[in-house]
Amino acid sequence: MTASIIDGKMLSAQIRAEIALETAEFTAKTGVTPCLAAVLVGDDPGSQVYVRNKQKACEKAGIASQLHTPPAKISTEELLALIDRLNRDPTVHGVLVQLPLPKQIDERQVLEAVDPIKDVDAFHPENVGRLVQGRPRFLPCTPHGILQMLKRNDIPTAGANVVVVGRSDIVGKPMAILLMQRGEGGDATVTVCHSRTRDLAAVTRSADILIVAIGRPRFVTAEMVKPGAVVIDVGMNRTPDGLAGDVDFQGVQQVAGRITPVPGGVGPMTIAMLLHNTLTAARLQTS
Ligand code: BQF
Repeated sequence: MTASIIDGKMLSAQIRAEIALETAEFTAKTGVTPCLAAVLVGDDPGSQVYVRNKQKACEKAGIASQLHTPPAKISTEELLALIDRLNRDPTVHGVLVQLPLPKQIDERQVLEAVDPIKDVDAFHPENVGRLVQGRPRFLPCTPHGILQMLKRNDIPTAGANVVVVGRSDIVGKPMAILLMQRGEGGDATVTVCHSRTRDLAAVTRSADILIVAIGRPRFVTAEMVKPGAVVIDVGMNRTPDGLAGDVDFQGVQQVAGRITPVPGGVGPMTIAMLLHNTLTAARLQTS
């Protein structure tokens, strides 16, 4: 078997076009332009690229954006003051704090400071709690992007054995919760694997859908994949020979049924879902 590619770049362009239409309609009806404020602390080049991707995507969808770039040495208190100002600004609908933050900053305190109604990353504990209870306001961007990839490629989750490798708060944990939820995009039988999992390959080989988010370049190899499986690679690893996913694409492509590339897979979908959440935030804040 040689896997067909799930094209996240093309799909995200389609979704962004849909969002641009909805945004234009919303703005025509209300006179309000949705606005995303991004906070980028310090000058990490990777984070700069990600924030620029987000701002470019906003602009193309008719969503306004602001960029706030405090220096790396900012204190937690000063950063909280900036977030408070954005929370109180009625022209700002979404607030996003680019991660990772410098180590002197209390990340938990910062994410809790974002007004839950403006929390387009869905990292605030109120939004995490709502997600777990099955009454979400915003879905976290990367897991939501993956669900859209599955849905729009006619890959059903109901009854599927899905294995999630990685248990981060940003991808693995919310991904597993969404997949196990009752109803559309859910109803899967979900297994979560991590660094302490015994006989990982035996578990991953049971997956109809294998989702990998661990941050180790080319970690998942062909022997770990069931023939015909759908493989979703969330990895974004800078290596001496360029960008690599968490999946050994060359090898796994020979056994999988469908596979996402890196770049051009999950990454662009994450950005599209951020725009979706920003439009949702503007709707929630506009009578
Ligand atoms: C693509 C991210 C790790 C840690 C923090 C398009 C993005 C990436 C790739 C992007 C990511 C990864 C983002 C592609 C945002 C996804 O064409 O393949 C877009 O901008 N992402 C982030 O904000 O923080 C991260 C990965």
